[in-house]
Amino acid sequence: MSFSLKGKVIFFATSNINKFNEARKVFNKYKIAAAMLRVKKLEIQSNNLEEIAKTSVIEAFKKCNLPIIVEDAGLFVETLNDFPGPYAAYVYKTIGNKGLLKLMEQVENRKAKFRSVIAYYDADLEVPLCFKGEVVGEIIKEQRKTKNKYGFGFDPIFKPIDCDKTFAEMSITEKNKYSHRARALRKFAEWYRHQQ
Ligand code: ITT
Repeated sequence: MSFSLKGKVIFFATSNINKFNEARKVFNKYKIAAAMLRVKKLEIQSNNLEEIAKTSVIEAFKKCNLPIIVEDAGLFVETLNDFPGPYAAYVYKTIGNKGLLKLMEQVENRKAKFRSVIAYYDADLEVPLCFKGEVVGEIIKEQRKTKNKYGFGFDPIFKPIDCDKTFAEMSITEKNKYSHRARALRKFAEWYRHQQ
């Protein structure tokens, strides 16, 4: 790259403002400026978050030629054999939290994980780099959210292990202490801030 944005500015290709707001708070701590890019990106169908993220980041890079990340996240429910996994966005749009809770009526084992993969790419790389984060928790029996707090997607039904609040009862700063996304973002930021 001729003039270097690397290490100082990052472009996040996403259509999800909530994801971006969580990321911005993490990047602030590392003095990395973040910009949201709403580029349309191809999302391949795959069981593998890493594959999806890597394909998307290359697509996104082709459109802007900037140091860029994408994130792909999934929810893996143990008793449902890891459903919905990488299809979380589709399942959320179709059956939503109510539908997922219905599938889990009478189920004792509530264990679930969120996983996040951040893929980074720039003109100096041959292949994208991936950074991963995970949070273990449970799907509670009824949705819980607090007015004026934050939360999107499955946040009202997911509670990290050893925590008495759901993600939807937390502020962004609190959620970032536990979340899959913040864990992956911190790994990325630790690496990225030393790049130039
Ligand atoms: P992109 O444009 O970045 O792809 P997206 O919302 O489609 O945004 P994903 O493909 O990663 O993102 O979809 C994952 C879905 O899983 C997302 O739409 C939510 O419904 C759910 N999800 C992911 N992370 C979550 C979180 O931190 N809290 C609650 N739900 C989450």
